[in-house]
Amino acid sequence: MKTREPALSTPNPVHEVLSVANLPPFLMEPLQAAYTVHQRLHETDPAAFAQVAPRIAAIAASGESKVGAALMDQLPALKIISVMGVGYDGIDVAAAQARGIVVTHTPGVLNDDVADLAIALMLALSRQIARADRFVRAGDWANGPLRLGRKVSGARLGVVGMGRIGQAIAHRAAAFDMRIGYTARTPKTGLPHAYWPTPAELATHSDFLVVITPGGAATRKLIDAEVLRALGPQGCVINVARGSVIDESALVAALQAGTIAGAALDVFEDEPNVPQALREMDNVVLTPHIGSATAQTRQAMADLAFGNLDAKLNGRPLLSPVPECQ
Ligand code: 8YV
Repeated sequence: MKTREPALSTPNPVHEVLSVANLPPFLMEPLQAAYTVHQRLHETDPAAFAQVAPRIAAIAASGESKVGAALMDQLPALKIISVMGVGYDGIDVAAAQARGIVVTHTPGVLNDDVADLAIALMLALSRQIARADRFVRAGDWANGPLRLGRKVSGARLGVVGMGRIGQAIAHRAAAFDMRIGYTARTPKTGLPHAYWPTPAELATHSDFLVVITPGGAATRKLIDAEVLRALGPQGCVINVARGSVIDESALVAALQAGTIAGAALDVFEDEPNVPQALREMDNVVLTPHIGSATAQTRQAMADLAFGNLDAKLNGRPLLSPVPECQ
């Protein structure tokens, strides 16, 4: 008797997924509906993980996840690492490529949110929004006014990294009549803004230095003591990129010494640990890596992350591979 062909919707047994992050329910639910998902099994139960490892065809990760060659080597059926995030500096892309594994990310859909947050942090720092809120709540208003803030409109903005999000930040800053300069590996054609070849030169010509360059080895500690000195005692730094891009010890020292005026930081070297020195400073605004953290944008990122993973496992073209895998 002829055996029946499996129905098209029958799940393929090698379509098992390892989640290496605490993914939101709106990504986990579609993944679990389509695949068997092992949540951080490699960390929680290595023996059980060894059993399922040969069947894992995909890794679902976040922008902060770290996936190195050692993990890839345990997953002979691995085809794709799908990152829910634009940054993929924690993924060893060269190791993935060497093993024929594609890496995808979620560019584009978060530009608005990250740019909005960069502007919000710049305003929060210069107009003292967090400090003013604490001042009113503490009942200090009755004792006199809050000290004066710093004007943003018309000031000089330096953008470190003029990619998609950098351009979205510049677009918003133009509405504040800011004078915009930037640094990047090479000048971008068609942009009206002043180009400076190095962060130090840009900092010399900036009141607010916004960092929005990719993380990873190429930009590690790009913003160092020299750049902070160039920014000067009236200058402020805003980081919505990766903590690794700023030398955090040099930043703390510069803030303590008054080498720069203030900092607004959404990202840190060792998240979620934020140096006590920064937490104690009054000229610093701190947020917990919320650049893309709106319901609308996270949903769009989840849809794209699922779409990439599902496309790869079902033989359809990828939606957004990282540049190295295009
Ligand atoms: C998120 C991010 O923190 O996109 C990135 O690179 O850092 C963020 O948007 C995270 O990846 C959400 O999963």
